[in-house]
Amino acid sequence: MKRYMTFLFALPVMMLLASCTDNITNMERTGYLGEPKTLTASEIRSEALPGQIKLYWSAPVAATYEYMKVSYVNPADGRRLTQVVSRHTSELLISNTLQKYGDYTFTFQAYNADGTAASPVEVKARSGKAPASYAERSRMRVTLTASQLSTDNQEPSEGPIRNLIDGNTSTFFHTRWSSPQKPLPQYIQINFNEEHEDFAIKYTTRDTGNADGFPTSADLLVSDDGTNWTTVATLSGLPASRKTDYNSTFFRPGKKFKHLRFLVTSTSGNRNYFHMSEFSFYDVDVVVDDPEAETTEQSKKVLVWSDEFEGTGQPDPAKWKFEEGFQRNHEDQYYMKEGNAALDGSGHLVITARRQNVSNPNYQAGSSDWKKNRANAKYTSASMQSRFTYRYGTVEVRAKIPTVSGSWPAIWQWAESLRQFHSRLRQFNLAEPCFRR
Ligand SMILES: [Ca+2]
Repeated sequence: MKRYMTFLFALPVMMLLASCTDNITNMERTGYLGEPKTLTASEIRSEALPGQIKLYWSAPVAATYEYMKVSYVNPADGRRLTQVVSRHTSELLISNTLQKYGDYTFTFQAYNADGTAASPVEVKARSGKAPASYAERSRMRVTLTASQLSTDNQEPSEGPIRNLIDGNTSTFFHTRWSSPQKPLPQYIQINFNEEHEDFAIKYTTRDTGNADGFPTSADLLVSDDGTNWTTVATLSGLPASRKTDYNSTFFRPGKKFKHLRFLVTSTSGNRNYFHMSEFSFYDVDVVVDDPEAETTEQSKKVLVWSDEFEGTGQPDPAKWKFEEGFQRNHEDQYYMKEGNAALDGSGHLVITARRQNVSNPNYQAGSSDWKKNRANAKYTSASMQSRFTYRYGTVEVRAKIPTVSGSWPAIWQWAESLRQFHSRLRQFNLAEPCFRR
């Protein structure tokens, strides 16, 4: 029975392997293997879009390359970014670009299916202005008096408009329901004593009575003279149930105003009237983030040193020096000058900790120095320091760290000379998570 089961499990595994191999072979046969030729600069056109650059060209009808690499240096941080497009692609959208940087230089380079490269071609293109973004920092309720409120359709028998600001959700405002009714739209108006700009509103629906006549859509209009009105927003999907709060997002009319209208354009049950129990108006403090502004701290930064760890083999010895042996904190690992730090060919530096026996060349039997009294180390790893030093600036590191028990990966800054600092202040951690055994 056991043998039979083994055979059944083995068969599907072998079939999977066979089909994978066939696929790989087919893909290799379909690629363009002729001499690759990059498009000419005049064949590549561009369009400036808001915060984006569109690059476009005609894909060759008969293949003259298998794929192209398109790369450019991002002026924001000095990093080179690369994208790959197939020979069937005719458009590439570059995002997060800024008009203030002027010309972006794109390098196009064609390749055939076995990776043979053609001569590169450079194309300059500009971005459209990137849009600013807005976020609400806070909102502050504006105190209103009944004399500031008005409406074009008050119900004479009940629901006076002052009920909107009495702080009581059981009292309500009602537009005219008694005969003769007037068709929508109908409005609430606030006449301010002062100017307002960025704002929000809140209201609460009526808590008892008629189950219809809740506003379901409305326009918000502003005016500086009470005569000429501008529509700022159209609200829809408003709450059509009792005693429900509606809190608006914030609105930016782009100009100051002294009058506001909440103009109801539809109601639940298609009634020719509406009602609500409370209405509030808020001034909103809006934070503007304009990436095109020249005054941001980010735009003043200049990249002075970096290592993107491109290529393979050892890290660049002109940029890095390596520690060797036992170094700190009675740690188990012995740092190796070579072998445990390598570039992986995809823009990463890989530091590897190994369970590995190495003999300690500084071993002295019976020494009181922990760096000397161990004959062997059971683990090896790597520790490297940049040769570049600086006094002021911003440091950015992108790293993926292991979280296995017993590991202690760290990225930190040292004082260039220990004499410059008190010994307790010589180290500034960027990351030093300790995963204890
Ligand atoms: Ca009320």
